[in-house]
Amino acid sequence: MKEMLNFLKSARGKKALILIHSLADLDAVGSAVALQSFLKNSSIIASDLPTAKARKLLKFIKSEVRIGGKLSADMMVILDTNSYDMLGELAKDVKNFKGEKVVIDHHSLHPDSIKANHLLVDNRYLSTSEIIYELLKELKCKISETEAVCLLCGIIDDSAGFRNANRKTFRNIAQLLGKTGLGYDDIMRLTETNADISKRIALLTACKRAEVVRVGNYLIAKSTVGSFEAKAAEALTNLGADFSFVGCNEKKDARISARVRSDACDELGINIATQVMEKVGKTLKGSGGGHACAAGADGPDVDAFEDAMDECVKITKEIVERKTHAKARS
Ligand SMILES: [Mn+2]
Repeated sequence: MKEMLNFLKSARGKKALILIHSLADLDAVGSAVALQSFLKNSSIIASDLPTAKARKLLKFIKSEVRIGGKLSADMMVILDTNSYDMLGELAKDVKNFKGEKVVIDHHSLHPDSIKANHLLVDNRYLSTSEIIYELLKELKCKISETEAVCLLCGIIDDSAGFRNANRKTFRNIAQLLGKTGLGYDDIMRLTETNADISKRIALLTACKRAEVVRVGNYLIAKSTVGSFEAKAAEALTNLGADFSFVGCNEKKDARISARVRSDACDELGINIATQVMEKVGKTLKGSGGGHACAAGADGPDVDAFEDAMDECVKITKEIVERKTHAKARS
């Protein structure tokens, strides 16, 4: 933090580019706009169009982000990512950029992280916006209403419903709300967009087609959609399934997305990636993997799709039965 503060003080007048990641979200755009208030001689650039939510914020504050183009400046500040993979088409130009490179981010350090002259990567923060806010406070930079709104949107959107928020997050939010005439409900509305209609159709289709198996107090759901299988699996767990498997069978490729409610994951000590989806991936003559509570499998054997879907439920059912019996005995 200290090193970054000293650097930013020395860099204030420099010609700077503020670079945000591909498919920039509210945190990326919000932190970039706020930082721009300190780095006056700067422009914000991304490799592609920000997300719909972020575009809504940009429209509200009547600002925009430059898409692509030449990277010419004395320095570059990369926000909300420390990985080249997230920079889209600009990754190569960033590698070759001759000026000073700065990275400010709240994600864990990527094994192939961006080589920067100044790096502030701290995954204890829930958002880059919060890091930027604390830097601006230390720099005694006056935060306008627009910047406060941007930082609020970034912090709120990245906090996943404040599930992992700490005392400092709430303090920062209260301070920022004090700088705008908008209420918390107005800010919340700014951070919400109605999902794309094809996505909403996919989620509702997943609900309509869902088949549910009950094992003791656990519910296993399976369903199929034409697209958005990961979002659909997430939706089914949000609705009450402990385990959800949503498949999408296309001409040359079958995919299945799996989600486990995190409580069920902890209670049963289950890893859906290694215990279920890796096997299912083989059934599809492809591969499977992911995390304990969120995983997927895909492969080219589209004729094995139905079997693979049944296998997801069958293996999960066996694991749940085994674990709950073991629990009952102990
Ligand atoms: Mn972020």
